[in-house]
Amino acid sequence: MGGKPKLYYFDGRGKMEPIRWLLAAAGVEFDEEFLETREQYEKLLQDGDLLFQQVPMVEIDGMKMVQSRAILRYIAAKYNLYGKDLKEQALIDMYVEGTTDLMGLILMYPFLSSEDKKKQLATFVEKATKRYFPVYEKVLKDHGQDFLVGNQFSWADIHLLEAILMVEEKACDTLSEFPHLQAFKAKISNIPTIKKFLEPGSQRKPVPDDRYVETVRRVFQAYHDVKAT
Ligand SMILES: N[C@@H](CCC(=O)N[C@@H](CS)C(=O)NCC(=O)O)C(=O)O
Repeated sequence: MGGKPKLYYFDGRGKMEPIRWLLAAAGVEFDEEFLETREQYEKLLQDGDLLFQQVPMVEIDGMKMVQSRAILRYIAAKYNLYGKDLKEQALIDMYVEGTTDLMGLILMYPFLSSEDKKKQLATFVEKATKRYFPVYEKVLKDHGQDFLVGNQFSWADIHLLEAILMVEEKACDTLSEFPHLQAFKAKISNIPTIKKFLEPGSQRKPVPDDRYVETVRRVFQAYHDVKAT
């Protein structure tokens, strides 16, 4: 059962990055195997390690887990980041699904043409500031607590901070109209495990670059155009 979790994915953000964030926030060390070649991916397929032929895959507690949401829920529950009862879990799920939808708008961004990139970026920033951030701002304002759910640090807080930083990378002044989110960002960024993850040299991945895009295309080349992020 013991041992560090091992993460199988590209050396980039994509669908693995929220899992890295969650493990890091929980203070859990993890190992990573980066997919660089088609052969590595085929070996995982041949060994029957990828239930739906997809990554992310995480080896944890004797399981080979796939499906990023299932992996995230397992880690959140295991490390007490998933609320104290079913209602808190439901709220955490709702908030996390919201931030997942928001971040989903930027997931395919590196793979788009420059014209589509412009459009997608505008949609992303518009949705962040008009649809998603106002919701979290209001939640924090209404209950007056530091954390989104149950006055306790949870997966929802970690996911929201990841989303905020992603939006700020694209449009740095997006929080200017959201004072509670500004305070939230400062507070959550200062939690020791998160602070460490935000420092250079951590396992947090940078904004996807051309090399990342090429690697993903190379690994999935034979079967897919680019059904990946
Ligand atoms: N629902 C899955 C989707 C996983 C997924 O789309 N993975 C991509 C890489 S990010 C992949 O493996 N694509 C290859 C394929 O779908 O055949 C999850 O959330 O883990």
